[in-house]
Amino acid sequence: MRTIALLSFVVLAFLLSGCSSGKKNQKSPPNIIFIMSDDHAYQAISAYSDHLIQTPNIDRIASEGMLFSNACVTNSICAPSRATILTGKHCHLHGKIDNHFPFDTTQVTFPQLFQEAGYQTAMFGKLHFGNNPKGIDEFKILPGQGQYYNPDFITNDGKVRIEGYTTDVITELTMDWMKNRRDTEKPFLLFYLHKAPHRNWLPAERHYREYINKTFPEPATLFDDYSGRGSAAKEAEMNILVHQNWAGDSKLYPEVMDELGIEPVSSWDKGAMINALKRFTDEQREAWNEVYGPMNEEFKKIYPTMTEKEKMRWRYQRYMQDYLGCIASVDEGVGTLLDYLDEEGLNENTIIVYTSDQGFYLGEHGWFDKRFIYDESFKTPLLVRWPGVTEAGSTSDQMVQNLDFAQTFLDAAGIKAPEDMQGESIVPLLKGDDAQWDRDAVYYHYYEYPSEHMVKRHYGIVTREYKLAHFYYDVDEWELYDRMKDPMELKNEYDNPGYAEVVAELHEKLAELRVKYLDSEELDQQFIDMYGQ
Ligand code: SGN
Ligand code: CA
Repeated sequence: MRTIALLSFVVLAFLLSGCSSGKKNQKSPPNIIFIMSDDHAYQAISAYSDHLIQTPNIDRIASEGMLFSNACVTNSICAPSRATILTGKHCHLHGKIDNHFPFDTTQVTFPQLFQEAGYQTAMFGKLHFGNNPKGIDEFKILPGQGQYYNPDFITNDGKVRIEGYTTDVITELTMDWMKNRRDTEKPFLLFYLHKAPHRNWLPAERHYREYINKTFPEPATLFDDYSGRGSAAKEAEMNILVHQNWAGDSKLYPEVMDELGIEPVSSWDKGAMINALKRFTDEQREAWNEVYGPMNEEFKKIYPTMTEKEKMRWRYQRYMQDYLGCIASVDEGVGTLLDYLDEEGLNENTIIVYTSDQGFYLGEHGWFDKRFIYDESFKTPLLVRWPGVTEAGSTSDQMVQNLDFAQTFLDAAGIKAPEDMQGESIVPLLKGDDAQWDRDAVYYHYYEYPSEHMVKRHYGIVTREYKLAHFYYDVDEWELYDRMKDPMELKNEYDNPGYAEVVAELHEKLAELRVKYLDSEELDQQFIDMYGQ
């Protein structure tokens, strides 16, 4: 009798173990880590191009997963992009058409659906879309743009100020949650959101010296005169020489500006620097002065004889030194997280996404900032690792958008996406299956005008070959770029008779896209009427 009982126990145990390994094969829902930095240009990720900086940790996501070479946004500016990511909708539907318009808080955001489905959800860093996140169990987010040094955070229960360098602090908060507060029995959705490398580009102390001594290659269009394009490019206030703050951006001391007779570029030029340094501790300020003091002294010597071209070159180098210095810390933070996933064996069932809220100009066309439908701001980095699903070292040149993230994550987690989301899941692409992906054009719409940087309102259509954009509000101008022949987008071909057929076809397609995505002239006018109210 005893033998039989023992035997049946062994059989049961065997069956159970068989069952549980069967379960393993079915796989539990994947964890998702969404890493997004602010204004991180793809030109500054070595997986895309290594002419400016090495980002070995971010690159790992691509070498162990997929790199998207044609990922783009629907509206190249911070809060609208974030609201689009969260809702899976174009800006005219979620309401956050620019950094100032209110988000329609009745909209469903995808973390809510994850929370309802039993995921644990957490968010650390810069959210910046005007509201606290919904559907997040635990969050610590920067108020608005946040600060680079000793930042304040809004949390589920009040505000805290944390001493340190923002990028490192955000990494520490994320790691602390991963290591100490996460329920290891549940799948998770984690947002790890960097402020860096947003303006005014303050690197971590440990990177000051290395980056301030570097010289970076200049882009071919640094001295662009904007001929060949319409009034929007000419009137935009994004030129490094003309529109960057001397103190706030190039990090001249206000007294050095006075001594050299340099006029502030904006009303907040000196204030941006003074206010940033006010937040520093004495030690932090000392470390800053040790490196930025000699740079100011050196500039005093060379400034009086500098030509305008030399000033542009100097300002471009200053810009790159600080911008890329900020990215060095982001890359280190990503490395810390990836190493931890390795150590804990969490790799297997975790999707990691690295992206930015939009692209950015690193001196192309003489510019900084973003906003335009032109490539450097329209495109955004996107690297995805999904072990066992996505082939390591693969690339996709499909035109995917930030609009697609919500549906992609829901699809990966097996959660039903609401019918009114407007993107498409890129899970098939991640599986290496392009067969059903039939998108051949994307829609873009930028609204924030008149405003900082003065980039005119425009909407447009982008295909692999062409870009057609309509600038409106105080102008009525169309631009067409031949992306194959003119990748730097220097010549508007709209009035070239040789492109008449292309123009007609794109007009038709653009009208179709406006209908498909429920955008219209009535809405354009409505947003104009509401602007500034
Ligand atoms: C700040 C910056 C701008 C930037 C906007 C929007 N000026 O106002 O250069 O375009 O943010 O950026 S600053 O002198 O205050 O830094 S966004 O990423 O939030 O859209
Ligand atoms: Ca941004």
